[in-house]
Amino acid sequence: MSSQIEAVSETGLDALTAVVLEGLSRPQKALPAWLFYDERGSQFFEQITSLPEYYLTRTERSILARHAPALPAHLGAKVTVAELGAGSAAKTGLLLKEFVAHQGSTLYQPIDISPTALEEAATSLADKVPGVDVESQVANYITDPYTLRRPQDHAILALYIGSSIGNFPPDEARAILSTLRGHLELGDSLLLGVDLAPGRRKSIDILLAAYDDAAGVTAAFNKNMLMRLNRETGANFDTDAFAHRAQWNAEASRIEMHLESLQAQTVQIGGESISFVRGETIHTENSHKFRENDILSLLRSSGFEIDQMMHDDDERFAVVLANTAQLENVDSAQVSLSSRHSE
Ligand code: AVJ
Repeated sequence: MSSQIEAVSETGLDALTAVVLEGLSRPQKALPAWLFYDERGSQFFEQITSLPEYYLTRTERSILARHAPALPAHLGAKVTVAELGAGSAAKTGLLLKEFVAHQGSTLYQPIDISPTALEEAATSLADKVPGVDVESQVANYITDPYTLRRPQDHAILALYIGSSIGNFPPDEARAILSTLRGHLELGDSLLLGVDLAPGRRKSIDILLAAYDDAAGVTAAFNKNMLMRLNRETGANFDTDAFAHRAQWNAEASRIEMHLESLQAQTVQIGGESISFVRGETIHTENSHKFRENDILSLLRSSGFEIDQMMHDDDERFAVVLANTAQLENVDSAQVSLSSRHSE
C-alpha cells in the first residue's frame, strides 16, 4: 500500500497538507484512514494480523480453509476469480488452489491501489499455485473505474475479504458493492468477509482488545500517522503528547480509533496552527461490525442475495457467499437467513 504516498506526491505535498488541514479543522478533528498505509504503516498492519488479540485475519483464513474445498462444485460453472483490494493476496491462494484442482487453469484478476502489493501477489501465487494466470489491475476501486474480464463460459467470483468493507460508512459500502454488481451478471457471485458485531459469544472486550493489543502494535500503527505527517508535510506533532484510544460506538456499531491529546498544545502544519485542548481527539479510523440484518440489507440494496453465511464457532467473523440478484427484484427479494446458515 506504500504507493499511496506516491499517489499523493504526484499532485504535490500541498494536496496532502490540504487533506490534513481540512480534517483537523472540523469540530471533531479527523484524519482519513488511508493515511495509515505508508511503508512503515503497512509493516505495522502486517504485524497486527498475527497478534493474539487480532482474531480477524486468522479467523477469516480458517473459515475460508474450511469452506474452500466445496466451493467449486457449489458454484458449478467454470470460474474466474476477481479480488477488490487484493493486497498481497495472502488468503486467496487457498481458494485458487481449489479452482485449479477442479477446472484446471484459473484466471485471477486482482485489483489494488498498490503496484508493489500486486507484484508480490503475482510472484507468490505463481510459486504456490501453479495453474493460476494473473491479470493485475492497479486501481483504487472506490474512485477509479476498473474492468473485469470474463473468459468464455465462465462465471465471475468476486472476492472482497479482509473486512475492508468495515472501513466505510454504510452508504459508501453500498456504493462499492453496487459498482461491483454493475460488473457482474446473473450467475456470478461474491465472497464478502465481514467482522461481526458483539453478541452472545462475542464480547465488546474481545473487540476492544483487537484494536488495543498488549504489545502496543496497534498504538504504534495509529501514531505512525502523525510521524508520517511530520515527515511528509513538515508538521511538528509531538507523538509522545498523543495516546492511542480504541472505543466502541454502539449506535454506529463500529470500533473507532482516535489519537488523544494528552495536554493542551498547538501543532504547526502548512503554515497553520492547530490547537488542541487536553483530552481532545483526532478520529483516525472506523471499523464497522455487522449484525446479520446489516449484512442482509447491505447486500440486498446492492443487488445481491445471500447464498451462504459461514462463520467461526465463536461467531466473531463471517464470510458471506452471495449471488447476484435480479436487479429489478432487488427490493422484493426476501432471503431467509436462518435457512441459509451453512453451519
Ligand atoms: C484493514 C480495515 C480490516 O479495521 O480491522 C487493524 C485495519 N485498524 N487494526 C481493521 C486495522 C486497526 C483493519 N482493516
